[in-house]
Amino acid sequence: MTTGRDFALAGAALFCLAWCTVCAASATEPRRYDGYRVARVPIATAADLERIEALGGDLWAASPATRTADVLLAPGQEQALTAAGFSYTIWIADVQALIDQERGVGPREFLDDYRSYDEIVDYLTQRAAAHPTLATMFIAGTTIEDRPIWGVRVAGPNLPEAAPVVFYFCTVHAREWITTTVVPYLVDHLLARYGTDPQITDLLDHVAFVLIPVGNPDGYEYTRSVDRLWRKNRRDNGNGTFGVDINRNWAYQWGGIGSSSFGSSNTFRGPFPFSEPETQALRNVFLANWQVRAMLDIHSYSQLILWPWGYTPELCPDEEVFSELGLAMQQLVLGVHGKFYEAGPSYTTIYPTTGASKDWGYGARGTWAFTYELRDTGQFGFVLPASQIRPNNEEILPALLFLANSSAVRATQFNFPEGRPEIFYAGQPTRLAVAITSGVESVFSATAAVHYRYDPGAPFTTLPLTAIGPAAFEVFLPPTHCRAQPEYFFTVEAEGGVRSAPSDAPLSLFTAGMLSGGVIFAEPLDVDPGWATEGLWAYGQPTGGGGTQGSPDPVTGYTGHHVYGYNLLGDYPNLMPAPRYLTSTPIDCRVQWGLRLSYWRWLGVERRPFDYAEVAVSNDGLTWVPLWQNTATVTDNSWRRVDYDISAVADNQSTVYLRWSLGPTDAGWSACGWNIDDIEIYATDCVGFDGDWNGNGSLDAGDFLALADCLRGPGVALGPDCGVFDWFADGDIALEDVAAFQRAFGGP
Ligand code: 0X9
Ligand code: ZN
Repeated sequence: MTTGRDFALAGAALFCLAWCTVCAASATEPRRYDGYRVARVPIATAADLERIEALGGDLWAASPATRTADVLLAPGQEQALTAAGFSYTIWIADVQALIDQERGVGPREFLDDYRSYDEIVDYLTQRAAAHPTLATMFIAGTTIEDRPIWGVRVAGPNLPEAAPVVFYFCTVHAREWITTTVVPYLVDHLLARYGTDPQITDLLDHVAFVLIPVGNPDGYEYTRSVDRLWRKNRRDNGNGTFGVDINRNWAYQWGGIGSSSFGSSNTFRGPFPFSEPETQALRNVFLANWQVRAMLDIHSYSQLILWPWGYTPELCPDEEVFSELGLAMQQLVLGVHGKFYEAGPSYTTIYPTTGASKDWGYGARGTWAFTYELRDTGQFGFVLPASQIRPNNEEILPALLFLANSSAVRATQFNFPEGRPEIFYAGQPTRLAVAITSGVESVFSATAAVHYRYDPGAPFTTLPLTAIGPAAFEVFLPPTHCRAQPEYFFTVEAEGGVRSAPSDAPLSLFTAGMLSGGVIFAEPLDVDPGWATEGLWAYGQPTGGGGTQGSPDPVTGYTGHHVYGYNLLGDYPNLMPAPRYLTSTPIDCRVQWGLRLSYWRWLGVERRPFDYAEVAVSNDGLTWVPLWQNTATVTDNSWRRVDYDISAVADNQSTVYLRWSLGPTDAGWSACGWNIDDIEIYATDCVGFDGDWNGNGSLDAGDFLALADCLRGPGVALGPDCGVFDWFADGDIALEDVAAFQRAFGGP
């Protein structure tokens, strides 16, 4: 595809312009820009940019917001502009004068002047050598003129290989000198502050900076020695023209609008995507660092924060994220020296481009991708005086750090949509729900697991998580006892290695407290549980019958319709010869303590020794311990809740039975008998019996260790679980308490 920019060559030839790229400048004498001016041209649409370029003008900048373009005009070129129907105001009256004044005067700090490529690399190499645990120099590739494309990686010393990476690169366009100063400034800042500034330390402990100070060193050196306003690389295009625009040479939507197929054009896209070693080198940084979460291509000028797309005015799928980040960065920049950076999608905020870096970074790699255009807004343009280097870098620094910090957050994440349980209930499984969302790396969901232990010294047990939805998982940790100390963490394997929550697990772990199991058995009698019945015991709906003495039966359950009752149709009979039993199936009460039984009752029975009613509990189905007997006549005429301590029989037992009985009965007086509903057993305590301090149901060495842990002597605050050992309740745990403990063990 060709665009209006393809006419640049024709335009240049037509107006016989001295500055065009066809004409090679002398290698010894720097090219001069005497008589050159920069005009600000009102434009109607982006198509006007192509018309201006077709006239041979070097487009320096464009602003859809103000509908203007900045154009470098050779002496005499202004008439061509006017003839084409454009008006303009002169913005920079003497380009050569700016070039002459650009460099700093007098001795200056390294970071306060423009430096050669070698000086920049030497500076970074020395800074890296001074901080070998934080900074490493690397070579990303080699230019056409055989210069190494140097980069530096800055990261905390213990940052895992798989940690998120941000990739910032500068000076892809040779003349954008201000951008050569960014990486030295940033690296200096990071290295000087790691270990003292908590924010920088934390940042570098979570994200690595991969930085390329000059992406186009051939072009940059060319601007220093030959042509201050050179933009592209130094490719010999073979047809008398030089240079490919590295920012039109990327492989995403390459070859379309906003790029040129002519070697003479400042936006020459090259013969094919990634044809240039500089573009390849930048791409290779992505390929070598799959963890790149954000890329930032730093240019000048115009004060812009740009995000995808460049190739289409359509908003990219992540517009919401990009604008959130972009506007946040805009505010950060503004806050330092009050400079306003326009922020928006590239196509509509500057102009259409294809084959530019960030469309590839975002479109092909899925990273966050931004382009900055640094100072200024046209007063000096590319020829920004050295006095502005420091304020420029001061004001973009917080945005550079912000983007890195935001990128760290974008790593594979574990979330707890239902919260993490603060307590586990003894004897009951604990459900953990977790959402695992990937950043830009793939996550292998089948490897998601929880690792738990109930005793701080024990090895971890691993359980796989069960997928219950997209990115949603659950797992049930098995029941444990009341003195357990649950600790757990999650892992999942991802493209870049194992991710965990907490992120530094198992150094950090999630913990939970233990509570007694609460209600460990509930029988609402809404469905027939099939318990053993004798005589007239039955499961069903009571009928309101009976009531010879006291009150008749109810007509429904306490909750729901159904109950267990002795004679659902009315009173119990006289002259029952023996007790008739309702006996529950066995109930598992292991690792539960302080157990109580509650149920709702509607009972009518004459007092002993005329008629007999009883509720009893057993832990073997053979030996029964009565909980209640009818020492007085009972005439319930409404449902009432009763509640009994069954701990002596039921605590920590595997087969607990409940039994209700009626009978024998005498010859006179009968009543409605039992109606029973909503039976519950619940735990109220952790420690089952003296000495079983860890509550595992037996006296063993673990109990002694738990006590030893708490043995701190007078004047030291009790540990969280230690109160139980303070036998003498004197606020400290001392040898006298141990002696009591030994007695509990049956010792002296
Ligand atoms: O035209 C460019 O390459 C950039 N402007 S500059 O004046 N520095 O040349 C803008 C590039 C827009 N960004 C991307 N589409 N990546
Ligand atoms: Zn640029």
